[in-house]
Amino acid sequence: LPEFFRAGIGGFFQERPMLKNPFLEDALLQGYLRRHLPKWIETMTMMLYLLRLVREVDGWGRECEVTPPRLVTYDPWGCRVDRIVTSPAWQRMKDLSAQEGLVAIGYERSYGEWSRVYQMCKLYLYSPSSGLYTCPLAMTDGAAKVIQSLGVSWPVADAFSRLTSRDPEHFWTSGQWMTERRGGSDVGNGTETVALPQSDGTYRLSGFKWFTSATDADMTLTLARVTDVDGQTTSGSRGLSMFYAAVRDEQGMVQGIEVQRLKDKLGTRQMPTAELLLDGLPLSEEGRGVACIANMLTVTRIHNSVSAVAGMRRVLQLARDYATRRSTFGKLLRDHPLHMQTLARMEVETRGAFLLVMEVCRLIGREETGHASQLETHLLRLLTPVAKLYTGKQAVAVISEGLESFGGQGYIEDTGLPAMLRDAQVLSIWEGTTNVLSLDVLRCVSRSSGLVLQAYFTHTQSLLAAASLPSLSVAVRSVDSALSGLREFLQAAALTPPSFMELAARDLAYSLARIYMGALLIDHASWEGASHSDAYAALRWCEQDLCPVVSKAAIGCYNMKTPPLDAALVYEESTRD
Ligand code: UCC
Repeated sequence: LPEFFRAGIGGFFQERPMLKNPFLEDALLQGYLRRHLPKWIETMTMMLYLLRLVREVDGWGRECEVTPPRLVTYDPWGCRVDRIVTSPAWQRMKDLSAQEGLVAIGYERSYGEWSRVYQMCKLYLYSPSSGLYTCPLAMTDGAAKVIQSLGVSWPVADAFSRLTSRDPEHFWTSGQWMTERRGGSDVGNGTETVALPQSDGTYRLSGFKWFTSATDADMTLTLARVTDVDGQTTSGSRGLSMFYAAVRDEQGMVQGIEVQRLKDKLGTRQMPTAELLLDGLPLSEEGRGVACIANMLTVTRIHNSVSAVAGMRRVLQLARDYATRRSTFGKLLRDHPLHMQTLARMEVETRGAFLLVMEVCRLIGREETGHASQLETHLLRLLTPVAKLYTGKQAVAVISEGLESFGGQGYIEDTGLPAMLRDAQVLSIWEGTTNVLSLDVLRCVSRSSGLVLQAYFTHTQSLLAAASLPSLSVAVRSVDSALSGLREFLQAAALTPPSFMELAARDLAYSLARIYMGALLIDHASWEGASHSDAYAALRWCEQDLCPVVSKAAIGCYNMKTPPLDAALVYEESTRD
């Protein structure tokens, strides 16, 4: 009988891409650790963790995706319960996170100033298998950081010990509930929640949080406006204070909160995101809410960047494995130079992103252990939004390209590949969109009177100065010339009105990212243990326009004639019949 007669499905089955040990498959991660943390290898612990990730945890991640959380609003007898039911795999992710110290490592600081790098490397390996559990971990880490910066005392001393615990029974996660209906970016004007003082010193919060991620958290930090005796509030961000709220009572029932509904999202479906109303205790001084919660934003933005680069690395690992299994036009994909060129470009992006993100982790680790110089503190402030905004965009582009490398299979839901792209799309949105973070870059430049930029120039120059390999000289020249162009641009821009810089903000942030990534790739390739591929990646990175803010300024992109033209273009209506 012919092979496909009736229900016969033929004999060919395409082999699936295999997830291998993500550490052994990552030459750059290994090189980076060998260079900076040669004694890092508590091999056995790390290896057991890695084996667990591949054999067990990756499957849980998939289970979280196909068993999304659901909201039970009433019990069978009609009582309001507002229970969020998550999959057993989501619970296992919580236990694993505690046991592996995925938050705790950052506070135990057993690796000194490298503790953050070590923590983030573990999270980087975990993230693509975590079913988005890295989101509650990001906010948990951010909340611990805020509490530590305010001083660990009542009413949050117990909460701090739980957020940083390795005991699954004791471990808590935290939310970061800022976003309201009037908007997520303009927190100062968009926050309508009011805090009414109670006779026992607590506050009754009354408001509507529109996008609360990981709503199954045990506690949260949130913002509200304290009302005075006449019930009046102060508008703008100076009227905002930060509150701590324990989400559940001793029986595990939600207290002072009504969950309106779970959000129906493009991706991150594994994770409950809700609209809700709540109560709380004040933590910040009155009116210092945004400044206090900014510590949390720094940490969650770093986690966001780690997840972005982790997603890129995972899709590449799968794509390169697939290229050794899939044959087309008579040969394996890996033997098609055009296919390899595409994967190599993805690899270059991923390497640049990895080094930038690890640099930010290194800096925060130094700051938290009291080792950071003024220059490094400035660098950390500048590079945090730069890394978040740039890697968020890179992740979407690289993962999208990665899906294409599987052909039509990359578009098939139960391969697990489409979820990677959907989940990546949020990385450039939450925790500050690309434009909001570009404006944050301008804000930190002006608040520091330019010191953050001075630190940037000094440090980038020092990375280049240490590069001695002749094979890197083209790359060094490119970064050097981009840096000079950027310096001249900024000197000229200082004489322009603020509206000019606002138009240039995104391109400026991209320029800061690309130049710095170039310098880091060169620096890494100059290390004595570096490979030829490290140098090749640096050269390839530096072939692009490293300083788009200069090239775009040269063609008049930021002059004052463009905003009305841009608007006219966007809103052009057809004049034909
Ligand atoms: O909740 C959300 C979903 C959670 C999902 C979590 C996922 C985690 C990652 C997972 C990985 C898988 S999303 C909510 C996200 N919302 C935002 O990110 C807000 C975006 N908007 C901004 O960032 C704005 O720039 C604002 C809200 C910070 C601007 O507010 P203001 O009030 O206009 O800010 P000001 O006046 O410029 O700053 C107020 C104070 C100042 O301190 P002082 O008063 O001492 O000078 C600033 O220096 O806050 C300080 N500040 C900062 N400090 C403001 N921004 C920062 C910063 N980035 N770093 C340090």
